[in-house]
Amino acid sequence: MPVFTKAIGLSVALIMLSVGVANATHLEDRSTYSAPQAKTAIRVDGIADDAAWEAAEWREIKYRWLGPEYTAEDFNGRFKVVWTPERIYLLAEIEDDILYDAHRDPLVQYWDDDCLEIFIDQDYSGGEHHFSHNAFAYHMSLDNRAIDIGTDGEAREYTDHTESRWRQEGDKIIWEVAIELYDDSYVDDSDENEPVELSAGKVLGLMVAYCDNDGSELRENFIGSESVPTGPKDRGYIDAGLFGKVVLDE
Ligand SMILES: [Ca+2]
Ligand SMILES: [Ca+2]
Ligand SMILES: [Ca+2]
Ligand SMILES: [Ca+2]
Repeated sequence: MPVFTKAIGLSVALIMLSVGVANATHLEDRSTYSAPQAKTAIRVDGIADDAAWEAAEWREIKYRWLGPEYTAEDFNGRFKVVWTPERIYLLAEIEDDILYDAHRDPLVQYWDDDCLEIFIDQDYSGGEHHFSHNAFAYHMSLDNRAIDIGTDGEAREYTDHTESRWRQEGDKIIWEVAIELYDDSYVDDSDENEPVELSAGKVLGLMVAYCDNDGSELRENFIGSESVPTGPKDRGYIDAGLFGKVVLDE
């Protein structure tokens, strides 16, 4: 074989290897979302009339991870994202025919009550985050608390990372959440944790889902914003490799 052909063959193999390694952190076909910077302030009040929302695109919450087929009255949802140097802001528009909060203790079976689940991996590293803060899976409850699993394996509140308000408007829930992002050096119960400062060009991992229960013992549906073609579809609380890519735009 001529030397140049070998060289081409080797570089093709190296390119394939590097593509393989790059993909290994995430499932294939993750979505990409360009989040505009908010040029004007957003009031987190469950009213989506803030001018900053107008620049952001909607993204559907449409992949059925758990439960049977459902109607548009049963669940329909979408969200958009903007950012400031201090926080990201998420606006979700949810249709859900019955709002259900059976477990009044926010730390008990929080995923079996209606909740908006926001998965964030601030450096888009992917990887496992079950009992670490490589990523967070904030379960936003109907009483505006944020619950995830701590490094001790126990459910705990991270409500102080967030500001959350929702309101009903016609047949929709308008839900606004502001979230500070923390990196994997975050220590539970420490006063020293500092949120990451955000700037244009930064890439985050993000995925949004809704746990819909309309009166059953366990949640009836779990619907998310990313496809999960292989493996357990509900493993976003463990595996940040499912998350989509958000690019912070100017
Ligand atoms: Ca608002
Ligand atoms: Ca429903
Ligand atoms: Ca990470
Ligand atoms: Ca419901």
